Amino acid sequence: MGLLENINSPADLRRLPVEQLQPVADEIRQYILETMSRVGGHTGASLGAIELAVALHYAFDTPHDRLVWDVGHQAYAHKILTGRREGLPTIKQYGGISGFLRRDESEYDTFGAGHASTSLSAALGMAIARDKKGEDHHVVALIGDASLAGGMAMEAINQAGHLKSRLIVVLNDNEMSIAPAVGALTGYLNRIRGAHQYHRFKEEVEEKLLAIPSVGERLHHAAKTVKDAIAAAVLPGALVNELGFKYIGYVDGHNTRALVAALREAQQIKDGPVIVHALTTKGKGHPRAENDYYRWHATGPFDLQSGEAIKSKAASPTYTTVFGNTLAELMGRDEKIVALTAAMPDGTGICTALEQFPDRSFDVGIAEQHCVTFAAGMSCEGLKPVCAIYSTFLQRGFDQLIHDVCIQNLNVKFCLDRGGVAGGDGPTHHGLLDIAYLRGVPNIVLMAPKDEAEMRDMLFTMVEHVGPAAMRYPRGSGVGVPIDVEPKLLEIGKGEILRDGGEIAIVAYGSMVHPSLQAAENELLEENGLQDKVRVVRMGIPDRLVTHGDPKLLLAKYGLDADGIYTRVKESIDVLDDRRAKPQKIGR
Ligand SMILES: Cc1ncc(C[n+]2csc(CCOP(=O)(O)OP(=O)(O)O)c2C)c(N)n1
Repeated sequence: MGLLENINSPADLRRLPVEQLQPVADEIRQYILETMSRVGGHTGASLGAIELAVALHYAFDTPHDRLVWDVGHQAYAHKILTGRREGLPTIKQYGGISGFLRRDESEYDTFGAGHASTSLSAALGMAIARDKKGEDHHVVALIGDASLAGGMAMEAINQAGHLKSRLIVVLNDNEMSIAPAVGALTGYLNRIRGAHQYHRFKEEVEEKLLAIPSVGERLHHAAKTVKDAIAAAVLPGALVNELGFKYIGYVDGHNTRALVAALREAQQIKDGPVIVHALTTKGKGHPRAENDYYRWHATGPFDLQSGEAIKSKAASPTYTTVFGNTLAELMGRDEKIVALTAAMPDGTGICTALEQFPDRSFDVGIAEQHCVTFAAGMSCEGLKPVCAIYSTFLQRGFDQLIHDVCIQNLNVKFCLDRGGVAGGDGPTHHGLLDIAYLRGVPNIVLMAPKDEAEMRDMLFTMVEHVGPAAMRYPRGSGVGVPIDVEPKLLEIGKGEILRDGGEIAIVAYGSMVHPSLQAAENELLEENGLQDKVRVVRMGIPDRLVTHGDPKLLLAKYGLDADGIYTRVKESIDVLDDRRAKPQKIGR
């Protein structure tokens, strides 16, 4: 390191001349690459936003000026510049810094994030509060092209254009979501890029026409009307302007000097919102990442030179893979089944269906609410939609699930990956609420498989059942049980006795079944009779935020591994033994 070791806050950065920003960005890139190669993280997304972070903290007086990041997975350079440089190697690990943004982690994290498309609404709220308080600082929202297409961001744009409050939106446009970005807005942004090429072409033509002796001037004039009509159709930001935003761009998002200039221009706009359109490359700076930015959005540890992933061998297939394969298998047998994902084709395993049945598989983009009601519409017409949405992201579609699907008893299936503790992504990504938020909803059938073989049976049972149904399953590898060739129909609403014993019953749901069985392996449970009282011990995640970290570690912390379950059961037996030894008086 050279410059970076002396930058402990954005104020240090702002003391540098503008020409030193690029060397700072280069050092940050090296540091992120080197650190991520050891610990893994949102490598590609963060490599793409380094110059943006540098230019933003340089051009604005943060934290006095408010900088609001969307999702936060791309904000590693922001963390490095805001006093968390040395914490980077601990990112996403238990006790380390968060992989996203947290207000309680830094005053520079003005708004907590993890889910997409929140930055514009939050920033608009801050801008309005500033105006009401008679203050004068800037409010800047950063958002990716895929997140901009999310419903909430669109709703914020609609209101911002109407309120005409001073707000700066920086669009980090890399043409990518995690997967390639989808949707008409992506087409629009592509046209803006195309329009710039048109402008360059137009300038060249104009120069050439004017250079023709004597007739050049007249030809130029005649061509102007036609050119203006074309220009109006493809003008960069025409739609944005119509919505009440000024448009600056596009600008090379890896050129710190150009970015600072564009941001300073945006600071001059006092009478309404402005959008600065920056073009970036996901994974910028590692040849492997730039060529394969889809896989590099987030990575585990990798070899720094070759970019090759360093993988620990998975003992058994993941729930995601078993789900994806089983769904594709069922789609092969029943052409009414359609597969849906909201921007997570790989994360949910829907990629297999997208590949094998492209006509019956849809990536709707970061639009969980739309996904649910889109599925509801399909089911009205006799299709059998299966929505694969992470437990945490289905929270976005909760009202749609109630109002559009369950009240109408429509035949929509929900497959919730990452049910339970999600790991390093932390509180915004744990799937800890779905049991609570789904069990009160009328008509829906809920399921949670104890292992990957049962997951196949449950998926088959769900698609055969007529009416809404949801299945939740954990992140990561299955238990390693053999998988039957043919999935079986299960009886809905019926539990299973997996082990007979004495007077202790361990009742477990889904992924807690196997650790409970392991805990019950100990002879102690049979040895202790509980004649005089039944005591119910509930084990689960407590009603508080669960931090980030390795899921095994987090489950152990809350006593939800085999050892923890064993200990709690043993403790409760000891208490009962004590009570039996000294009978308690009831009443006075
Ligand atoms: C509501 C919600 N759905 C899905 C995700 C998962 N997710 C995290 S980042 C991401 C892609 C974001 O793309 P973009 O905004 O263009 O930013 P980029 O990663 O390209 O910088 C997605 C889909 C999420 N964080 N929140």
